[in-house]
Amino acid sequence: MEPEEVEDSSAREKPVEVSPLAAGVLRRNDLKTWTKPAPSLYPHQWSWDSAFIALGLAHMDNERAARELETLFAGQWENGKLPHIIFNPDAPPKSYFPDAERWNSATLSSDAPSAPHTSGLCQPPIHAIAVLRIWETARGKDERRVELARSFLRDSYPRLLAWHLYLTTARDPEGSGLVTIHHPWESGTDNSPRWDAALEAIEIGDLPPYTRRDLAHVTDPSERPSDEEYDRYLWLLELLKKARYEEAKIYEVHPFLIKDVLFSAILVAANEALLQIAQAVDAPEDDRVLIEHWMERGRKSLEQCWDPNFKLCLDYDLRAERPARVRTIAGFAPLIAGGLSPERLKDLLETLDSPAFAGNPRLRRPLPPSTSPEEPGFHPRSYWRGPVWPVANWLLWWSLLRAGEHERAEEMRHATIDSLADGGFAEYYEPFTGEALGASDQSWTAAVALDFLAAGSS
Ligand code: 9WN
Repeated sequence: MEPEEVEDSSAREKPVEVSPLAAGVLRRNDLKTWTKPAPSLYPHQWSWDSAFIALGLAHMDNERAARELETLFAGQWENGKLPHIIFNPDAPPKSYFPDAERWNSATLSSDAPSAPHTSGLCQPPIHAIAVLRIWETARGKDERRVELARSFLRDSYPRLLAWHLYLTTARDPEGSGLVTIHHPWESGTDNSPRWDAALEAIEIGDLPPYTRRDLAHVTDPSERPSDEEYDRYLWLLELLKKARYEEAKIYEVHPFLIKDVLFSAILVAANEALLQIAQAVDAPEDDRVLIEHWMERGRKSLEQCWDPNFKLCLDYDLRAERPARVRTIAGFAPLIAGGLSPERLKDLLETLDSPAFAGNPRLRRPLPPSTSPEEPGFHPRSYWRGPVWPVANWLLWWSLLRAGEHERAEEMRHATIDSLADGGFAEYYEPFTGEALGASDQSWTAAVALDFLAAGSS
């Protein structure tokens, strides 16, 4: 499984050949039908990781890329939810916590599959974007490959539609156009200061004892969430279990209900992809009208979350009834959702280029830190509190391209490839030094590298 035609002129001049190294990471983390996000820290299948991984695999082996998502779809809940983790029964004991037993979803919810075991949460819906990429990379290749991709597209479409339907109904009972998350893990940006105020307001009750496993894999604890944060994560999990993962019940009683702008924007972009898939598989006209409606409503609602002072979009805490006033990469949500007015695009680019983000003079490279260095909650080494994440760069790069901002997109692509050539395929990077942090050999970092490089060779 070697990358095909994944070469980039800028990377070619570098002492390090990024493409074969990225392919090597994906190969080493490959468990045949799915890929571990990282060799030891993450021994199970994660939802949005697999979608990014499929994007990268599409350039190496189209069939294997499709298989990655098929494995994930096998864990889909009856109500359409794609779970955030599918547990690997062969993972070494005590390698990750919370484990399948702690989630206990198959026993508690009739919506959960009895096998494979899954978590009770979900993650941002990159999946339709990945499915479309698999189709795009297959087209123009040999007939067998095109046929396989076409049949994958047909099989995936109802899965994706059910998933988006779940998000636009169960996760948006108000019909607002914004997705409600129940846990910071659903955002994919776990310890971002976006969630600090909401988490602080939560009173922890009788929390069953637990042992963190993540710190056995990452040597510097300051790179991971704190113990206080973990207690809150685990307490929220207990509350979701108490509600038996029932959406209506959760809405009634859960203390953490947040309209997540990044998640919502990814859903709009994924709906754009789903619309193309609907066209390719000749889906009923009604479906297409519905998907277009979701896109339009999503974009409108993001506009309502706009903060004119920060020139960014803000999450909204339904319990506290106020926006989370903190500058993080999630604020670029409207750019990811697309369909912007020229004025809004200008505002967002200004913020992106400003010292609050990629224009900060202390940065090693012009890449946006996950949290603005101007925020009090910023920490350059701590996970989503400041480090640069290549997958976040990918999202912004892809969005810049869709917005017609080719020069800026190229700058981001080159700067990300350079950071990987220097630091390897880390989970995240210290923004001022470029030091590799978190897990090494992180699959989605390698996957986006392959997609970046493919874009350079096309
Ligand atoms: C909890 C796997 C996942 C990513 C998330 C990232 C981190 C898990 C953790 O790792 O979250 O889901 O244990 O910290 O925040 O975005 O999907 O790579």
